[in-house]
Amino acid sequence: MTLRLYYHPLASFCWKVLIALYENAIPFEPVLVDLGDETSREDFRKVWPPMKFPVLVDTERNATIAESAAVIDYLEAFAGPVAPLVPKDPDLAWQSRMWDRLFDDMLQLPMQKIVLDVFRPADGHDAIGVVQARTDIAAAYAFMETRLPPDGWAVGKAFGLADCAAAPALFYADTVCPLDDTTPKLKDYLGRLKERPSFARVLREAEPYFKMFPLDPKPRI
Ligand SMILES: N[C@@H](CCC(=O)N[C@@H](CS)C(=O)NCC(=O)O)C(=O)O
Repeated sequence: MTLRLYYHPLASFCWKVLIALYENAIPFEPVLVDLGDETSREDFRKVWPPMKFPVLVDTERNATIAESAAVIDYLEAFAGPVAPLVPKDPDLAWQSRMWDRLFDDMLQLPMQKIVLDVFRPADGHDAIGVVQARTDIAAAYAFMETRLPPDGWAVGKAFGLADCAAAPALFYADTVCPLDDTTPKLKDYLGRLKERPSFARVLREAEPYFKMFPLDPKPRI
């Protein structure tokens, strides 16, 4: 199996897939997509016209897979993971899928809204949308604090898909809307995620790019 991953080291959705690859020591060729570089942009457009990453290309099977959770599904099915990330137990499986969506929808999307607003022209900022995004993240923190377990991983006993989604979502949400003493379980969970070797490696590799983050404070490990 020959895998190529189109990604950027700062891109939060790419982190989900990097964590899955590192968890299972799956070999792949990383292709850094620089959307600010014309050649890199056009090369990526040829691979995936919607221009959203991560995108995995399996050259042997002639498959191009987008959407972070679908990429993880593909790795589960075809890359022979030693530590499967999507539980076989049906109840743990639906809970993993549910938490994958919740971390993406309730944290990543409002976090992206706050960050991307910086790139809008001076007369085009969406101040109301940004305030709403901060309110949504605060509500997500309060909800997750009551629903997540006090220790271990998000679903069941094993590290899995939900944790791949939680790591970038919580890390970047905490950067733009810091967790505080009202959410001790979430703070501890983020601490455990940062210590997980797969995510620690993702963070180490992203650290040189943190200065490119468009808001202050910059992300910190
Ligand atoms: N639902 C997609 C989201 C992908 C996504 O939003 N990727 C961002 C990077 S984290 C992106 O491609 N941004 C570039 C752009 O929108 O131009 C997934 O789970 O992979």
